[in-house]
Amino acid sequence: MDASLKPSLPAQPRAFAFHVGGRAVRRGDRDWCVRVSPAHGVEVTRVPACTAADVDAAVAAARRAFAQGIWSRLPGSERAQVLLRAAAGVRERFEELAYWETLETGKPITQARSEVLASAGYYEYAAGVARTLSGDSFNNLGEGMFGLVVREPIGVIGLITPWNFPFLILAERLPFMLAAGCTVVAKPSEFTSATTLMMAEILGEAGLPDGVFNVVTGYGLPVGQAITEHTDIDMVSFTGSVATGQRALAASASNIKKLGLELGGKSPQIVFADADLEAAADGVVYGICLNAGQCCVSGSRLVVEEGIADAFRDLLVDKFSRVRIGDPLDPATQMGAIVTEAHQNKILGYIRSGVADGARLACGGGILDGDGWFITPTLLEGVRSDMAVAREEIFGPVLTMTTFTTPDEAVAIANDSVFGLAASIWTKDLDKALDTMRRVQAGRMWINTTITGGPELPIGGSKQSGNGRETGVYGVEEYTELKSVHIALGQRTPWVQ
Ligand code: TXE
Repeated sequence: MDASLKPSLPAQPRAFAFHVGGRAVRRGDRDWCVRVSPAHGVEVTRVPACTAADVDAAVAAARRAFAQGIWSRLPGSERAQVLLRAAAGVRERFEELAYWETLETGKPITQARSEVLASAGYYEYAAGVARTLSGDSFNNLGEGMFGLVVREPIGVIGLITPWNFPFLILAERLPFMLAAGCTVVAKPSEFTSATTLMMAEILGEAGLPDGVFNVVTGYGLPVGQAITEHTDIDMVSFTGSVATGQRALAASASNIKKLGLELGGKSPQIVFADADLEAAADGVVYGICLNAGQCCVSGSRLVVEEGIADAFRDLLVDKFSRVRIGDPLDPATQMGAIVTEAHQNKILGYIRSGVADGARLACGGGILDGDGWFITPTLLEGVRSDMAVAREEIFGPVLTMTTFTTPDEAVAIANDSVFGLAASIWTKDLDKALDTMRRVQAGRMWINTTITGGPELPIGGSKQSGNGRETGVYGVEEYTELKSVHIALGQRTPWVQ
């Protein structure tokens, strides 16, 4: 369709089946998770509310497929072919994928389109790694010994994803698991399952053998919990809140499964006085308005040099007022809806708490009239690091502003957080940029830009933002187990005399 036209709402809600063993599973009598578009207030999709028994069936299918070796023992080149065909399938269906992604998440359609197209690139990249993944050899162990380090797929992986970037977060993980030769049981968020189920179809059409990718839909309890507790799952990749991540960590003790966690963030935007202030202000506004601030890496804490703070605030207030917020189906919209009414209320509560704690509301703090849940871009100035708004993840378009006078103080404020997911630095001084980069604790950093990336570089966090890394070559290695092999050469020296 013409990308400048506004698509309509669907004539009726779309009901999806879940996906086990290569089959779409439909049962007329089951409970549903009903999704109301957060921007329009009407039902758009429904997916089955699965049970722990459905998880058992999906895990059994994934285990069978893994044990049969129909995927894990294929040459990497054949796995790559399937991933490349899947990427082509994503590109062919990108308009449809973006449409349902927008309806379920409330994100602008233009943003959903670029996320879907970017996602195709992750499947293509992982296809390359499937062909180059290798182990190591040791020829330095003396004449009588040779060593090998062999990489093997970990096995069956549980993949639990959140609602903020359903298709992109899937793309940052699934193709890397598949490239390694693993089989997967995925559970998307109960709010945003459509595009994960569509991906199961696309992978099937691309030639992925039955049982390699399974999708069980439904709520965290019981479905997510059953996955994290399951004793026949070898690893879980979880993306979501710290609290649920902690539950996943406890549940993983059941069989000592490996756990990859990408949790929350409270990422600083450090702006030095010598920065290109127009560009920095534009980046800071983008970093908190993208996805209505509902990104794990949203730049939610502005840490700005005292001497330029007032001028920078004025730039931000002006730019915030010009962000186009509203119907995400309208291609002109830049910022869409908040995921649920409850989440909107939580964000508004944080804004009130910031003001009660002594911060000043420089702009925003409002909601839009009409259907759906929208919050206007909000700037709280005069924020101290001990306030809840500076410490806790708000996950909305709310930027806190704190000032510093020396680079040491900037680094101290940036690191004064339980999180360590991401950080941005704005300065024209390369020495200052690199020195600050080295001292700030974060898994992902940007210098004179923010929230950008691709499949090549690894992503993940430190401190309570999680552990493990996704994407890049590391992203495939994460889903492999190392096996070391000593091979004796020549005559054995007898032990038994
Ligand atoms: O997350 P949950 P929620 C943060 C953000 C947000 C807050 C709450 O601050 O406001 O978390 O969001 C599944 N065992 N992030 O409540 O509960 C759930 O069904 C296993 C940051 O939506 O963590 C969904 O599929 N799984 C984040 C997934 O976990 C369980 C993105 C995430 O949901 C479960 C989202 C259980 N017991 C929220 N309970 C980021 N890092 O990007 C729920 N789930």
